[in-house]
Amino acid sequence: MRTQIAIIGSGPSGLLLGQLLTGAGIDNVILDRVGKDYILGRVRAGVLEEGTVRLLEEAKSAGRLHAEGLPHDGFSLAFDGRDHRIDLHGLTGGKRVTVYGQTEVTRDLMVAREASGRLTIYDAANVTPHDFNGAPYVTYERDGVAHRIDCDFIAGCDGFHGASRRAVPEKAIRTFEKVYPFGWLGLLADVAPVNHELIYANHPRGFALCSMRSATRSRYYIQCSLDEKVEDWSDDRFWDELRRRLPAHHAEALKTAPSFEKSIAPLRSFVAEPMRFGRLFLVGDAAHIVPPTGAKGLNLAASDVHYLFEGLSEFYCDRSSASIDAYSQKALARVWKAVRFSWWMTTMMHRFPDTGDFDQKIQEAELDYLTHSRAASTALAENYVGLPF
Ligand code: RFL
Ligand code: PHB
Repeated sequence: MRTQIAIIGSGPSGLLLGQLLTGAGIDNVILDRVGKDYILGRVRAGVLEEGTVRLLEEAKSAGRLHAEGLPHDGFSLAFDGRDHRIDLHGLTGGKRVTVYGQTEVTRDLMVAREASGRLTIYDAANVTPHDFNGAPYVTYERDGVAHRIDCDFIAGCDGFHGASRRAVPEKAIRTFEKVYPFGWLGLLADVAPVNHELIYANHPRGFALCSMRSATRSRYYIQCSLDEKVEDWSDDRFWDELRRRLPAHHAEALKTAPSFEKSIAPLRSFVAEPMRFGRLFLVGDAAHIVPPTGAKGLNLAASDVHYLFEGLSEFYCDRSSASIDAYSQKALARVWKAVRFSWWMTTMMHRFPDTGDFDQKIQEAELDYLTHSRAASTALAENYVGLPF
């Protein structure tokens, strides 16, 4: 088989890139090592920047997002028993974010892909990119039979644990990593959210986040130690711990219901440089990971897709490789700013096991400054709604 772009990974990066390419008349095949239901079962991001929404519109996959997504003009930073609202809309000259789950983004993109009739190969084993400095191709196995797809370019959209980054010789790649000494225990329940906006809470017992998927579905997280086991967290234990970390008026208003998803995610910052190796491009989580505190992971995946799509369409339509040559540099400039922002927000909002009295005072001073200085609040808001791309 032959295609123009072989896309490895059918997560949001791969599907979004596929839709944009299809819209521009560029042939592509998507491969994933798991099936559709498994992908749709992963509960992840919830906050979309305007740039991400714009790309989903361009990919003709934003109908339901506009009907069901929740526009948010601000969020709350809770500490010292009180709420401090960050007015995203007012501080950024009219920008906002949209709360709409990654699961739904993925579902919408899958529906659009099916309607386009383009090929997606699920349950493909041993997907491997080859010869990306010459004539690239991808091999895989399905039902025990070996296959090969020849292509012009390979887009590695296969997440942090994927095959694309691993196919790059060690001497050609440089990685940067920071692992945080805690995780997030997340819970999903069909119950009205405690607040109409998100609450990021800094508390002596640890960080907590109140988020949502809709007016009737809540997503809550609490900071936990890395050796915690989900089985040890009954719903009651989770709700009690969450209440303790919220200001009293929210704790009293919190409504509970049986959870239908509970999981622990470790937190890490990771960047691989460069993001292009000949005719292989790394996109999204395959190239970088951020802790979820700033809600940046999915949005960074979207900006990578934008830069790569721009490069590939220029290559095919204008016969110019200038934009694909600039892909890695352009994407990484934005990636590092989001890595910095997510690291900063994580550091400011969590209790670290080795936090001493001095560090504690610095954290308190920073939160006080942030919520009382318009300049500092504006810097937070500008990054939260997403830097331009
Ligand atoms: P994905 O979603 O991991 O998709 C990769 C796909 O590649 C497939 N794959 C392979 N296919 C073939 N061969 C192989 N060897 C393969 N290995 C893997 C996988 O099956 C999968 O289908 O990467 P992608 O597309 O780059 O998307 C990135 C986002 O998923 C990620 O950045 C976000 O979920 C991060 N994130 C958040 N981002 C935000 O922008 N806003 C948020 O509010 C937000 N909250 C979060 C988050 C991530 C979280 N977790 C669990 C890590 C909250 C959490 C808790
Ligand atoms: C979520 O709703 O899952 C979510 C929201 C904001 C974050 C991280 C996760 O910063």
